[in-house]
Amino acid sequence: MSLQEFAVIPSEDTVEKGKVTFNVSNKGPEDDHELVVIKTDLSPVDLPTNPNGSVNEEGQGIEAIGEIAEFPPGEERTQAFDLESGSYVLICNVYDEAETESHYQEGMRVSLTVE
Ligand SMILES: [Cu+2]
Repeated sequence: MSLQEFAVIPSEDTVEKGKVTFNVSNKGPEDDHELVVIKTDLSPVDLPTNPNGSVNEEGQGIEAIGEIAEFPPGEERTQAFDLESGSYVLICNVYDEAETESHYQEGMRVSLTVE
């Protein structure tokens, strides 16, 4: 899957439960991105947010399962997460102070179903 300004693009939108390995590339072109795995029944656009627009990972109705920390354009990261069946949202929750820009609000959010 890939991260870019501004989208999270999964290779598959449904995966099998258990150990799920994410191979993530940051296609930039300019920004560092991260991948946060959130278990939730909320729509990707309806996650609880902080005043600056980023997602409140401690907020109501969501459970942050884990994340691949911010990494630069042109690089890749691989990490596995143990996921049970359910609905998930994958986001980049970077907030760029200099540009007062929330990557989540710009569109870096997508659903994932685990069966
Ligand atoms: Cu981002």
